[in-house]
Amino acid sequence: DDGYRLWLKYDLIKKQQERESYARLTKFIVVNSQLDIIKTASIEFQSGLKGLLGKSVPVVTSSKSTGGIVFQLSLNKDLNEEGYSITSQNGNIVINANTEKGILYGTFELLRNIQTGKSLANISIVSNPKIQYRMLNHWDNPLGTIERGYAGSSLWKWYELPENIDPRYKDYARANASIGINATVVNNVNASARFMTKEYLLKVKALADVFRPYGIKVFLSINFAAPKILKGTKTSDPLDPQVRAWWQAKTQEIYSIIPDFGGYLVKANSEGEPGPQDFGRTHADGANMLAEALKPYTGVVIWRAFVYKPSSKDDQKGDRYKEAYKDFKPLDGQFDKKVIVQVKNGPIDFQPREPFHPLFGAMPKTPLAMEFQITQEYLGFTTNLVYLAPLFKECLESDTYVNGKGSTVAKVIDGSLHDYQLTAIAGVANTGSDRNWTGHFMSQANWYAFGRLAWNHELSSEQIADEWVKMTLSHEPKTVKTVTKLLIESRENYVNFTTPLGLHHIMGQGIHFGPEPWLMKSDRPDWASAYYHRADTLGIGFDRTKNGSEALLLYTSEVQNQWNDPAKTPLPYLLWFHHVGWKTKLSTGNTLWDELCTRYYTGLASVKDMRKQWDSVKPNIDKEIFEDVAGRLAVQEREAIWWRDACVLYFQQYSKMPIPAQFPKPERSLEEVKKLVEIYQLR
Ligand code: BDP
Repeated sequence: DDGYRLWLKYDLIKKQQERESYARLTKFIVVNSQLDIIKTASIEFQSGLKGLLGKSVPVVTSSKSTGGIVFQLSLNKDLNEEGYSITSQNGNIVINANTEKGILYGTFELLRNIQTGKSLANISIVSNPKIQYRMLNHWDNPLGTIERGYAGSSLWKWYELPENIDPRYKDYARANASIGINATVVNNVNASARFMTKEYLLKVKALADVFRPYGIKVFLSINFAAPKILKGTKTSDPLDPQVRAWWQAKTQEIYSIIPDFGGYLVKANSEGEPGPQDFGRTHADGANMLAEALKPYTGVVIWRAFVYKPSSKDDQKGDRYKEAYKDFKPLDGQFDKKVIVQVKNGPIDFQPREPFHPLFGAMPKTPLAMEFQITQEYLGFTTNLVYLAPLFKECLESDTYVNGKGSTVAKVIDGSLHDYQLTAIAGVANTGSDRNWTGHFMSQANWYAFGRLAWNHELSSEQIADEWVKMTLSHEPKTVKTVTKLLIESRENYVNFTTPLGLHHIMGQGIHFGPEPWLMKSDRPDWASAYYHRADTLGIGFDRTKNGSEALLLYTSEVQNQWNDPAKTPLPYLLWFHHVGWKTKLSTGNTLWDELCTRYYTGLASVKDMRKQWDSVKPNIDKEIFEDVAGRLAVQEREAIWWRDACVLYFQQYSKMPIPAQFPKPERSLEEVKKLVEIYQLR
């Protein structure tokens, strides 16, 4: 098995009895509509049953008999635009929805029930997506590279489009539809202006045509300076009438080519990208100009809040943590109704663990979207097994307390807290041209989990892992249990051997999968590790309380109370908010130094244990997949040793304390570890 089929394997169910009991309930499919998406659903259902049950199921337009599946498009007040219900009715199983998209999602749900071995007798499911735009963001470049992509090159073959349609585009759309993803941004947020040219719009149209029957809308990232770069205007000032006219004409052109175009995603005035601030305008000015251009159409503007100017040297309280808040919070209420502001889960940048972003809850008048990173930029690239659902859930379940207890981040982004009229969640994709799509086979689970949570953030990490394992690896109970546990624990293990106790951003500048805590200076101060860990002879950690950078003051008092007092701050967040003395006793009974060492050593031990657990399921896993994952786990162990040695030896220079006696000393010197990073960064 090369992993290409993802979780849509549809392999024959092994037990004949089980097959027969499903077959009795799926003798035919009643389909009464010619709509493309309905056709997609019936074809998918037929091919699914053909694989799972080994039989062809006829599609009919009506039937008086029982034991079949009925697609029923009819008004149902309990369902929203994309929701579905699946119920047993008069001897048939009825998938009911208000729209064809609901039927498609219901079909995949029913298939998933069969794939995971659930009984269909008396089935009764009602499901509505909690968020409207459930999107992937591809950071794919026009020449085929992917920014922070680790699974080969881009799926989109721009040079072959629009004439040649790679069959893979359709498989991509199927996989997304199966987990409820309904939008995709096909190009990098660091965007090339060429996507605004007719040549490229025709290529994008070709993709949109493939995705449409799967209920997926295409969006484009734009370069804010496009009108000037493409020589349409002299400036890209959003208040300049010619610039506004350019965007209106361009938007009209786009809709004449792609009538259901989703809209624009914008990275502006961030990491060197152009934006409205270049002209003394605000983010709202920029976003509203685009909203105006989109006014006659259904599209929306998704404006990213990932901005951070380097603070000036004299600013004692300067902290990258506060930058986005500083720029955006004052603009609440100034954005057009068509604008959504997309915020990364944490305030810095997709670290293995971050506190939730302080903007969540702080902008009641502006729809905020969540941006998660599925690609493992800071979580070990493609050689580390890290299941991300627990990371996503941790953020979604964080309580902002803005409207009292229970004001979770999930309720901010699903719109229920502030009554947002638009809601969105985005995941930076981990897909690429590798045959198995995601490089590390187990990273398929992260794509899967993102989609499932985007649909319903109340699902548990365990439930999603259990489904995914059954659909892609094995039904054998011990294997399901072992692999699910492996997945669930993997993220905490990764945090332990890389950035325990609230350390963050100490990875290599050029190698985000490896350690470089000794990086003191960079082109910008807030790109250096020392900026974040602040280790000195007294202790380690970033004081963000009122005595320090004051970033903590951006949260409600309830949140501040959780993190204000170093003695009471939960250990996962400790060094995010406090500079803690090396000898300070922690709740574990250890001194900070001993606890730090313990985490690095037990983190490594846990990787060794992951290898053992994986070995134990070998007999029940496809050989090719088994070997590939086993090989990557071996690399992960090497990398865990690297992180441990680098961090323990480096921080020891400040703590001047011995490594606790129960742990063996690293076999190499700090100088040797530093050399390793140099090798990786050689040109
Ligand atoms: C950082 C990435 C960089 C992205 C940036 C962003 O390192 O490649 O362009 O985020 O989100 O994490 O814009």
